[in-house]
Amino acid sequence: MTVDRRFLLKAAAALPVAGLVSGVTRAANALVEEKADYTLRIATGLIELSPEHVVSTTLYNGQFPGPLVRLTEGKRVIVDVYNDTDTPELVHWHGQMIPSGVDGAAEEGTPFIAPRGMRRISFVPKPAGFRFYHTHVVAGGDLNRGTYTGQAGPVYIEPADNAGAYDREVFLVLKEFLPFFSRGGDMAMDMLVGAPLKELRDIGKKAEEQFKGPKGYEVGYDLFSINGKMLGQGEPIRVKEGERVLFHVLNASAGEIRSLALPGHTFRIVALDGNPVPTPASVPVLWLGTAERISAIVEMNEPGVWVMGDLADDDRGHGMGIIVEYAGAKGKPRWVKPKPYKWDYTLFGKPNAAPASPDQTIEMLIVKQNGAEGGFNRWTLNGQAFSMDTMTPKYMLQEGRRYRLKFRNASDDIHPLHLHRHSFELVRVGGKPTAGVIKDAVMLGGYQEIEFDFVADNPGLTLFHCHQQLHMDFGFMALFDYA
Ligand SMILES: [Cu+2]
Repeated sequence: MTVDRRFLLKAAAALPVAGLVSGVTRAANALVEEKADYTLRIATGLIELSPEHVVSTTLYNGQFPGPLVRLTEGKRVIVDVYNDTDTPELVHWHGQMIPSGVDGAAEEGTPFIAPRGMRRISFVPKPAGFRFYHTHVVAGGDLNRGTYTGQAGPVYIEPADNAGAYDREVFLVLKEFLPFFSRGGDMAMDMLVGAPLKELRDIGKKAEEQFKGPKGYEVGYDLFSINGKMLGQGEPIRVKEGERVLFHVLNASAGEIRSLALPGHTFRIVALDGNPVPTPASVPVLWLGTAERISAIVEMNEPGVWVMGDLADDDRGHGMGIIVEYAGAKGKPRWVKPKPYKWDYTLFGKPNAAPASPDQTIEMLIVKQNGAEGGFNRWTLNGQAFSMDTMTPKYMLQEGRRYRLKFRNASDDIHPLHLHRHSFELVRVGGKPTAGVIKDAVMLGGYQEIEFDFVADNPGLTLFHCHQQLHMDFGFMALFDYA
């Protein structure tokens, strides 16, 4: 992965020479315009997932993933974004507590980057940890727009003190390409702990009776990749026995839930969505909803050549994996299917601790209206689909207050819920109380409930939505504002 900063440092070192030629001009220019720390160019380009599969899509700086953006917490950054496409674009800084005007969501009032135009943005990065950036435009029925494209890249915000005991970091960006619509319907997944609630099933059933007819469109993909390469393509991750590798895994999918396993090894999870967890714990399998990140340390103590890949044979078979190769090891990469494993966020919470009590609880009931909008499913929160035309804030927040959001999912889909510009603390997942797990995106199981708290500490319009592009584009959004 290209690290832009290295290039920039080189460029900066070259500056004094140019200064000899025209020191005065340079000083004058510096007053007018500071140099950007990063430049992102949005343009159509090619990505070679394998020699047989070269995909044309929209990319950042002609690559996938976009360049790793390394920032320092609290240190202002300038990013120049050029839009070399014919449609308006937005760059969202996922997981950062920054102002609405630069967060990168039109619903929050962030200006679009005009077609063939550019916008300079500047913000103070926070909090420290693994974040990412991605487009935030509505795709609707256009699979060449939004997060169906290759517009995603990792961000790492350096913390004040680096406590991790590991030998090196590896960033893994999981992403599908060549999307298509089908009426097949998504398979219900049940890898989350907690049981479906009968009451929510009944509400879902009623909605199904009301919205009969063919199933709404779902999105499938032909090709799968890690860091822009299909399994077996590109360089393997080369490791040595005894090494501790810190993996930063990002699910940059437009809507898929991903799993990842490395046979013979376990993942010691140290951070979720870039935030250190109160109780690091070892797990055999990672599960990540769309936009979720996991930072996990793997101790390399099982020499061999391994496939680190998705549990779904079909997805792995079409590229969702990467080879891990020990020094000196030879042979065909091995895959061993792990035992079924239920994902439980509360494993990483504070044991026996209760979260602070909220000042107010807001409940949202999630209902699917099958095929209700031109063949697409429409999603309602408390009976209302978000209107892209009016973009009216539905909830007023008071600064400093602690809000509990309680979601009740009357559909069988898993929803990766995402709140902009704020972090939240999980307080109840799959019927289990918890505290201390801080996230910005979280999976809500089919016919299940989830509760999380956030403190209104970042005034301005704030968007909440399901991170499934197909769901957010068809109603699954709500806007918060500060009173
Ligand atoms: Cu959803």
